[in-house]
Amino acid sequence: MFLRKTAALTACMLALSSPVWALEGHTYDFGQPASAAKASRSVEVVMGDMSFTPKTIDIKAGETVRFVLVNKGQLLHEFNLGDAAMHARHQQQMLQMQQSGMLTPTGVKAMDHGAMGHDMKHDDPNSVLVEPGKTAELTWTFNKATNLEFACNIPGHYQAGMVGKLTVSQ
Ligand SMILES: [Cu+2]
Repeated sequence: MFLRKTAALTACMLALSSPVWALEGHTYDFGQPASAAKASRSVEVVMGDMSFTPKTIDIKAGETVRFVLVNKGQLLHEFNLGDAAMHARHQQQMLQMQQSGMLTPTGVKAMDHGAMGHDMKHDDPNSVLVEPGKTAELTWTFNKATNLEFACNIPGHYQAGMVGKLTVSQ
């Protein structure tokens, strides 16, 4: 357990210092992505400008849930599954994306980092970005009881209230 946590932390620190956010083999101790066909139920989450509806979601350990994310706001928003510490780290990455010009108020631009030859991408499996007026999906299998948050980590949004409680019970 300790070793796994250390490895995950190291991977995230590497991600912070590198233009390539999505490292191969990034795993999550609370579950993994799944195909929509495997889902036992769907939960619709409406994104507004600085809000999620509903604000709390309850799940049973072992469930595979298909989240349907409807952005009714005027801005780009994110739906990201994790704990508070993961969201704090992801907010730093999103800030770098914003500062590089890749993240605009309404969308994401794929950017090539010239000499580095790296494509900066936002494609963490526990996260999806939803443009204004669009709908996106994320399906996840939750494998253990834990307290998580679903959050938008676009700079300033989490602090403005774009975070909800996701409780996985036994
Ligand atoms: Cu947002």
